[in-house]
Amino acid sequence: TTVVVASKNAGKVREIAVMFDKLGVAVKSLADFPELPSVQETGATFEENARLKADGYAQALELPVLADDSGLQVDALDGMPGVFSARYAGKGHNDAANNAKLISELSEVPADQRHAHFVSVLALARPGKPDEDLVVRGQVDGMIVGIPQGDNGFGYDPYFYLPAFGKTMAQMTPDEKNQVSHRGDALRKLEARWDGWFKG
Ligand code: ITT
Repeated sequence: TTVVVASKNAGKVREIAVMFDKLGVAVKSLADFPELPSVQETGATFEENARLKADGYAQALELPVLADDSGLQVDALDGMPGVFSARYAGKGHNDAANNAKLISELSEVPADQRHAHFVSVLALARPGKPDEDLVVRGQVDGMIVGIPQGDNGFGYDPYFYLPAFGKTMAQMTPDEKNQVSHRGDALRKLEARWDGWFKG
């Protein structure tokens, strides 16, 4: 069995590959198909975008494809940046610029009112059968801090603080992050339904 993890985000691919390793599933990434045109993320929800990517690439590659659409939702910002998380500071994905924009948008919001969550929606698709996609959603709650801490992970991780653990997502080891993260949560839900989907 081979599944193509259809993501250009190296941080995501790394986290997803760990689970497929455990399942004994071979993983390819978009780096293995450099000629492939990008699927546009025109959806209004994580679910729509995850399915657009999974269905689009499964069709083009004629292989099973897993896509992740994810992002940060901040309560005090009415759920922004949400599906715009990768391009919050403008076109062209730039973590440093996105983080700077997040902190500037929150400058007037007191520390105890900076509740946020990360969401990850995973969609698994087979060529030619878009109505049979397996779609799962994972979430983790935290607070946005003004001073970044930690060097692990990617994206907004240094600013995403988990009160129950007393550290940011970027201060966790890959293993710890996987145990608490939105993506880990979604991957466990996917794992639970994997056999049925693959044989079905
Ligand atoms: P692909 O579409 O190619 O998978 P992308 O990075 O553009 O890559 P998204 O559109 O789903 O993916 O945007 C997700 C963004 O949300 C990502 O770029 C980060 O800024 C943020 N994000 C998602 N998961 C995260 C995590 O575990 N830690 C930190 N930031 C995360």
